[in-house]
Amino acid sequence: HVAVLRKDYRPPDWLVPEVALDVVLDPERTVVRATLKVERNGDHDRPLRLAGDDLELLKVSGGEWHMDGTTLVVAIGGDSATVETEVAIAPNANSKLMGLYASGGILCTQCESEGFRRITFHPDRPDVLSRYRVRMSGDKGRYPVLLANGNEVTKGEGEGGTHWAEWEDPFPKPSYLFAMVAGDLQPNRDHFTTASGRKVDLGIWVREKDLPKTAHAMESLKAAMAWDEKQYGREYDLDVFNIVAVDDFNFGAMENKGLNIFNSRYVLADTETATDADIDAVAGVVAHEYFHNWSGNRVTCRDWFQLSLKEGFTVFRDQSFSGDMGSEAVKRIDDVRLLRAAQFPEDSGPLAHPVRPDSYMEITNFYTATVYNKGAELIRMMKTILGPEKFRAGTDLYFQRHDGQAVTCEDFVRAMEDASGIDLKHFRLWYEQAGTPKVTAKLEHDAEARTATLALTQTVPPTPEQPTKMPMPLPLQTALIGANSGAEIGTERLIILDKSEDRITFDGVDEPPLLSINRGFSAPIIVEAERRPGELERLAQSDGDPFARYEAIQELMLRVLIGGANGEAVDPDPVIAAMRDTLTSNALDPAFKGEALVMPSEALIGDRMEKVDPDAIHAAREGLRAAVGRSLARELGEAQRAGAPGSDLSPDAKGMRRLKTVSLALLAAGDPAGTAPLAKAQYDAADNMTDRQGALGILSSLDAAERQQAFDDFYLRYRDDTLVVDKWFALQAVAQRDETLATVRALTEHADFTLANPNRARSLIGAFAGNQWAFHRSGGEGYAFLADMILAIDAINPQVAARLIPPLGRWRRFHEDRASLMRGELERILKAPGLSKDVYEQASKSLA
Ligand code: HT7
Ligand code: ZN
Repeated sequence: HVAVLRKDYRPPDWLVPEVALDVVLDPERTVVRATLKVERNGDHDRPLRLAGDDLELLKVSGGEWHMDGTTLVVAIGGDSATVETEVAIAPNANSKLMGLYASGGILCTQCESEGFRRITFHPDRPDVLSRYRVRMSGDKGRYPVLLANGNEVTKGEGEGGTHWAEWEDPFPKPSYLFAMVAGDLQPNRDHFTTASGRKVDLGIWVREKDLPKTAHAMESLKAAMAWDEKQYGREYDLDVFNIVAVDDFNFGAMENKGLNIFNSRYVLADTETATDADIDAVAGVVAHEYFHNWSGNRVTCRDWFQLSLKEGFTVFRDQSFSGDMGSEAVKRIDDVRLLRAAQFPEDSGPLAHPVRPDSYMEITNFYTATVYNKGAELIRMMKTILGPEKFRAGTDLYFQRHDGQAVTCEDFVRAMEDASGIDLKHFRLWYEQAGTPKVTAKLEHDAEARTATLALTQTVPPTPEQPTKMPMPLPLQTALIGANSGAEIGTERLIILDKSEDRITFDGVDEPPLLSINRGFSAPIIVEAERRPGELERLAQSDGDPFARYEAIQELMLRVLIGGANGEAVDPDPVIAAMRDTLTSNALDPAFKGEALVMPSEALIGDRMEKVDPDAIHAAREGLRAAVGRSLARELGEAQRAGAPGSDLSPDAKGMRRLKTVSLALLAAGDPAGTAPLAKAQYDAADNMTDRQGALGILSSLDAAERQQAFDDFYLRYRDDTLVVDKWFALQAVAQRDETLATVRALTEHADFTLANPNRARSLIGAFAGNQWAFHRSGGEGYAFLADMILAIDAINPQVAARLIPPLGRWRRFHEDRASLMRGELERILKAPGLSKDVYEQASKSLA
């Protein structure tokens, strides 16, 4: 398997200004006739090379041709030509879910990154932009709805119960944004009037039974359209915007021009079957895909190394949208939790790569937390450095300058610089260097001089292929807080630490100061601040920045948890006191309380240890949770009894529900047997999925009769709802029990289980691999089980299989007994015959 290198980029030899497709739909054998207008790009005599994958070639015309592997090579005499090809493809046999495939009888496409070549021969690279016209025909009974990008231009009836439709997209686009859908779908129709007064018809297309679950996605779509106009000056550009939901999908959703295709879990939601978190995720993903219309579609990527150009920016945009729609502080806490859970481990492991990678074997392995979430942090940092007005001037210039083009991350940064007059030369290192920078901070007070001096250092750790690093510019929002008064001393300062070491002086510091640093998580880094006794406790009570306050509480917990896991005698009282203060505070809202009272995950505790000891971490965390549960039983009981009607989706109501379940979990830790009936009561009384799933999640780790009763009831209630059955599988896989692996293994035999559906496979196998204690039970049975599953899934869907490798790739973080077992499984995977490029890349890099 050869690597593609960023430095080897060359502009395309041939452009394709127009594509016409004639698709005769048949689930067993679809025939695709393509007419490509091609134009020589530059002065050269190279032939036209068209990529293909899994195509049965039927005809070619337009020049002398031959096959070079799977590439169709056509010799063309002049500077332009019309090339026609005819191929057959087999949607029903397409288990990779790339190209044209079948999902529950619906035919749909997924072309990003390189799926268009599975539909027809084409250059299939993002810097080749074409105008598309598509004719689709097929059986009218089976496929009453025929959709594609752009506008429907004509349609009609054919022979033998068939019909056809032609769609035309006026905007030139790269092939990865091509889409078509055929199926028995019903629309939820609405409309949106843009700022300039144009009416846009909106449609969310689903199976008839799912229509009642589309209202929230529609409201989210309209809110996103209005938000993008207000915050970024971006109007929608076509007369139609369609969304289709399918059950089989490798990712969350896809931003195809005018025809977004979604994993149904990010469209279908009501309070009976979806939790508040699910409902928020629907809004976030609907907004994300919609925002791509400008950040991705109108301005697209020159090559796949530039993926973060559209993904980092669009994640930043969807995060800001969600913050504006609910609680900004809670959204930031959630986003940082995700970054630490998914991106930090990636950045410190064998698969670490820069936000703009330098090489890949299989590009779909690079749809990562680094490209997406760290990429979003880069945009956030630029906004912090420029300030909101200059940042907006920068995005305006970027969209105006590059509309209709395929560009690079460098072009984005240059637009920011040109619009703001601020030099970002040094900032570009953030795109080049992998690894999470580490900062140490020490604050000293000179009472006589009334000054405080902050001594800072930064290091950027080595990562694969990058042994040494330059210091990066780190924007650190910083404030000093009076230890006695609890008030901020002076105003918050933005410190840009761009050297290995620096010292910053603060004046007018009359009382001993507390250090509040990296407020709002202004830089995606690890900060190790030297703290005096009692400092974190005071910050936990008085820091005016909600994120920093949350951090102080978490840091207090982490100290006890890490100490405990390392076998030290630790005092839980400061944690209990801080949690009591938080729980009973009148100044804090329930949503914040709900976040702040969740203890750092076992994985996060492991990340902070020299070597991960899963059993010791589990014991320490359960021990602290039990101590808190017992000490705060009265306060927790009150919070658990409060709650909010399931239909109320206000931030406060969501916060109360979150706090309800977080409190129940701590109560259960303190008194498992005594709390099981209460958990069952919450389960039974629930009028919404947040309370019901919350209670079931707690019961899942309890050895009580109520556990099985609740799981049986849940299955019977929701067995016809695929998305809820996914929850049923996942909740059993995350259980903290000795039997978890045995249960998961047994569930692979369940009649509703299949490895072919990505959501279902992830709900059981992915959830189990993320259950640190269960997955790493000594003996390595969990590793062998995961490796077996990876190999089985690889034969069906390599993309899904490859995404399950990272838990095994973390072997260096464990003691040798576990590490050697994990390596052994990676080696076994690599030896398997017929391994995909996707899994090969991840497994071989994980062993290097
Ligand atoms: N841009 C989309 C990426 C995507 C994808 C990538 C590889 C394989 C399947 C895929 N489905 C969607 C998702 C996004 O909006 O970020
Ligand atoms: Zn995206």
